[in-house]
Amino acid sequence: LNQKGATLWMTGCSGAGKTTIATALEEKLIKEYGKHVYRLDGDNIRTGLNRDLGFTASDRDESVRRVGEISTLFSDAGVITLVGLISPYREGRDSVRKRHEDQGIPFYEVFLDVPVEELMSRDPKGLYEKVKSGELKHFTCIDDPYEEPLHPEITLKTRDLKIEESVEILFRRLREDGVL
Ligand code: GGZ
Repeated sequence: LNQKGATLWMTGCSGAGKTTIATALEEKLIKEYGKHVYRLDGDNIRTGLNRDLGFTASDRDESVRRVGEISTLFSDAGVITLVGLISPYREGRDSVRKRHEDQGIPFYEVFLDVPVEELMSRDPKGLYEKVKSGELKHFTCIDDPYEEPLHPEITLKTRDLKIEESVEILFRRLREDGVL
């Protein structure tokens, strides 16, 4: 396989753009460059691999651990692995980084940094509205913790960036580092 694998791990609050950006980058890498790419996304993985997990701190940790192990395997096999998971805890994300580093697999923690007011005004799924009305509780970044990355490899302030601009930043970085 003439391709080096890597994991791009997108972390951030609900509605920050993890799925949108990962999907757009996936499409670009596949359609324009014929790359072998795989996307692992919290909301779809929760119906399968993680169907036994909820939103307690320990369940979220376990979810991050599992997806971390899978992304290590995929990337080790030469796939460009795009992960979109809130992954609210620093320690869990750092463990995943370490698993990659120990095996010499490129790992990028990509922090989607968006002010909460912006997320509330976007609210594409009406989830923040449900939090406001009290229908939904323990929602990350509102009444459940989100520990911002201290040293993310890449930060995307998606309030100020078009989707294509975010995709371009990620794409260029993979290029510069010889992943692509
Ligand atoms: C955060 C929640 C919650 C709570 C349901 N807190 O934007 P979405 O809707 O489509 O994606 C979110 C998804 C969170 O899944 P993750 O696996 O990425 O989270 S974590 O890494 O923290 O395990 C959101 C929805 O599920 N959702 N309840 N309480 N997000």
